[in-house]
Amino acid sequence: MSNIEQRSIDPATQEVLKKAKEENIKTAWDRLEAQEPQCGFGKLGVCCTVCDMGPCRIDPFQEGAQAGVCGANADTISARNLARKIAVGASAHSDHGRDVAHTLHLASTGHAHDYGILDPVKLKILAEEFGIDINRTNEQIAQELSKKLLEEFGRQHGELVFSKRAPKKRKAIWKKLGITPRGIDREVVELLHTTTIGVDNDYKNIINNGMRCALSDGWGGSMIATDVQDIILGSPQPVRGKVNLGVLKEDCVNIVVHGHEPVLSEMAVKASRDPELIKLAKAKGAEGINLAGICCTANEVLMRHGIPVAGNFLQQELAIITGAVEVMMVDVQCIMPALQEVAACFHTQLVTTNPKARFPGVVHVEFEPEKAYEVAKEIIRFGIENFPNRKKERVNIPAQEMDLVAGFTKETVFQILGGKYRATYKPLNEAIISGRLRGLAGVVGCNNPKQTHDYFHVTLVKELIKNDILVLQTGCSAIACAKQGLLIPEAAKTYAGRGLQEICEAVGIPPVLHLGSCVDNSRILTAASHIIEEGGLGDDLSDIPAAGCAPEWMSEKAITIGFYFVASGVYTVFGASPFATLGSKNLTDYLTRGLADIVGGRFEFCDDPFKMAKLMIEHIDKKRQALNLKPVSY
Ligand code: BF8
Repeated sequence: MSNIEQRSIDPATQEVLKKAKEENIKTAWDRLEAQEPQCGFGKLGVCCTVCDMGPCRIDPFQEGAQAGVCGANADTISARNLARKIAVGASAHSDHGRDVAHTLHLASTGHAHDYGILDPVKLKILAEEFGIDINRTNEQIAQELSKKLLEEFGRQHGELVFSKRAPKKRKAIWKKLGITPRGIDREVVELLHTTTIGVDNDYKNIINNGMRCALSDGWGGSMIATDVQDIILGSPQPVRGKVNLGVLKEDCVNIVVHGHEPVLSEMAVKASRDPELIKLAKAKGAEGINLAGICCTANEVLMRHGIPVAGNFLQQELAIITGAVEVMMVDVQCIMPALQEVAACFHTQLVTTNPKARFPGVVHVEFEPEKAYEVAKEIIRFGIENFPNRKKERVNIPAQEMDLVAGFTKETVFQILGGKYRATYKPLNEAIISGRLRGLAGVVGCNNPKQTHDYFHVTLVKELIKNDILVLQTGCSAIACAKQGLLIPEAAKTYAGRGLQEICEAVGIPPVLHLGSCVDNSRILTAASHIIEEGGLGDDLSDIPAAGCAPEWMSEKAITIGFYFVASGVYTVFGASPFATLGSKNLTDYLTRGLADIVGGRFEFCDDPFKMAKLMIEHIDKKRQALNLKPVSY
């Protein structure tokens, strides 16, 4: 993919890629080229490095070794490799959840004064779910709740409290299969244990245990992260914002937040508005301080404050290559090691903030919830001091920026649909039942330089809304579609089918709803449970005319999300390669067919966005038929 137009459909990305080429700065696309051809055994999932008798690999042409030294065959090896990815993805989301629960604890015990209880209603709802007496002060409730939430990680027996949010029938399926998630840490540890040398050799059993671990993320770690962030940072409300590299400002100190945990970036928002720091920025010759985000941290501060989004995963290097970023402060996850080298080509200071994610030789200002605001101020001050080092002649900020509306949650979407005083899922269910809405789709996940950047997200989502499917988005996928103008109410008129258009116009929502970051995929699970509770669309999540897709996925976290969607009964399409499992026909068959018989959901792998849309629409229509719903009326 040396042709820039093949690398990305986004003009801003193309413009900065041209600059990178002229200045001989390497990006992910160049490094992918240097890697090619990538390892064939790795691609097929049949390379095993579990023990030191290896590395072993299975010959895909069946002319050479068909078993590793220990005797593990392609089914065992590829299932184990996949299960380990599920465990890693779950650990990333869940560790994030743990940190947020810990911050709630510190805030409620008076040790983290910069945070408070910003959504007391949600605090009480959660407290009741955990059987906590709510006739006390918010701090007392939060203290006990945080203790109980932290115990969910170390729980040894029973069921995760949030897993009870699933419909009765779904819980019965999990119980029968023995995959109801118990403790969050326990599921990760147990899955890793079963994949070491000489433990679980049954690929189906490995995958079933993988589903339990993924469920402990979706209905556990991620759900805790989402709900507790709403409590301490405030629940999002629909908010207007701007997206793409054009949000960087030539006359301002540009501070970019990148990563996933919003506890620090939330303080950066506050610090960027601090009069003392603005005064300092002006003294250094800038007009002010401009905060922007990359990846999921961006989604978090966008949802709660309308902070502009500079770009998605593949644009992190490009933000620096504009030459206009004073500081990129990073926390955890999806932060390319290459940033250090790219930043060294400019005046940009990379600042790490989390003890779990450091770069050799890079400035580290450690985040501590106890002095969060001070830390944020220190980093922003550092950026301001760096402003005079910017080389004006090397600055090239693309003009592209687009409006978007974000901040939809399982609560706000339906307040809007049902009216402020009768927040209910009824209008949504009725729209599906009547056929004005064909169904729902969750389109989520990453970018991957193996695929033309943003093309799969945007093409797929346009097809879905054209066919009257309301699309719910998170993560880098939401950013991709936002850049193309799909996340504004006006997009309904241009792109949506007549039924969806009517609904969007009646209630003033875009045809594509931004639900937040990747941990916020848990909002989709709870919203789906409410849909079932409302009635008329079956009695299990797998009955809803809905489908999921991660068209440009690359991260282990996306795999985990895929597994908790499938284990929750959702038909889920993944773009590009089938998780590197093609070396095992049995495993691929199990993922794409066998799982449907036991959990109602299954995977599909597809590398064409039009075909992805067709598969999802066909599935939605099948579900409509099974519910005896009227055919789509437009
Ligand atoms: O957690 S979508 S590239 S940023 S992994 Fe990463 Fe993928 Fe983006 Fe958010 Ni999610």
